[in-house]
Amino acid sequence: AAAEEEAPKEPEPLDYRKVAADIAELLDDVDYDDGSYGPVFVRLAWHASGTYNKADGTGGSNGATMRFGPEAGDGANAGLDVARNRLEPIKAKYPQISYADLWTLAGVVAIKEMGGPSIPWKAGRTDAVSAESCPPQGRLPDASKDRKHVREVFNRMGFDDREIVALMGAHVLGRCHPDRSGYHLPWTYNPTTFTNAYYTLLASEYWKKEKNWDGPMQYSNRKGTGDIMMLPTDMEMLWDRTFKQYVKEFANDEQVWFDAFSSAFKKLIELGVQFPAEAPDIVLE
Ligand code: CCH
Repeated sequence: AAAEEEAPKEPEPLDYRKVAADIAELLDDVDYDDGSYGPVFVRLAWHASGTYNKADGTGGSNGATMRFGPEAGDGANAGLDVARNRLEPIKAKYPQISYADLWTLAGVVAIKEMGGPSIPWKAGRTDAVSAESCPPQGRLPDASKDRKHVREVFNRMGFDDREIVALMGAHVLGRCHPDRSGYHLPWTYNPTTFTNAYYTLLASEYWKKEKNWDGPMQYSNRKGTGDIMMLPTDMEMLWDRTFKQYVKEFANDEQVWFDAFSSAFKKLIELGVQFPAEAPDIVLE
């Protein structure tokens, strides 16, 4: 009996629903310019995952390599320290969770809390121990480029055209920050509510190169003097015949988009991850 008592205890399994509830508490903050950390949490989950290369299995959310200089310092990740720092108290409260699980869970929680689908999420990512695991810089998409670049980047991860357009609808959320990407303005009028407004606005507004703007070339509505924007890569969703077909599909039926987005986002945050065989999908209510 004594030997039994001394046997090392298995750590209590983490209650990820409790972690998720605590993350939800961190979203709203009147002192943060954007009112909610939701959009930047979604961008963190995406950028942590979007480095994946299916050809050699490098990159992806596993490893949480954005903690290290080479990836944190990639220009594409400017401003994501805001999201990572905001999540530190959660890591301190639940040291068992890996950063890789925490960042992806935060994205899923944010989407759900902002009115989006409840995307099934599972635990099992581990954290890399050194910067040597960082993927090379430059794997994330460049907003100034064209459809060829967008397809190259997303095909490298393993996404097809419909998934690309479905994922892009996340730009319903948040905005561009001149001190992060150089661009400015939000894409929609309710940037903390997850709706299909990205597609409806893309398809219905009059987009033109923005005037009176000395930042990188971007588009805005009302003939270029508007209050919402599109990046050059967003405009490709409208200009490419195949992409446009999906823009229309998602503009016409929000539920169809929610389903397509949910599958594509789940795939994104699981790219390259070897989950334990018994890891269950957790669906937040
Ligand atoms: Fe994005 N995105 N994104 N994006 N993105 C930016 C902001 C957000 C591109 C460029 C930019 C996805 C795809 C692309 C979000 C989610 C997703 C910004 C402004 C640029 C630039 C950053 C800033 O200044 O703060 C390009 C290029 C592509 C593809 O070609 C995908 C996929 C997703 C998620 C599924 C979210 C959310 C934001 C708002 C962040 C915030 O802080 O408000």
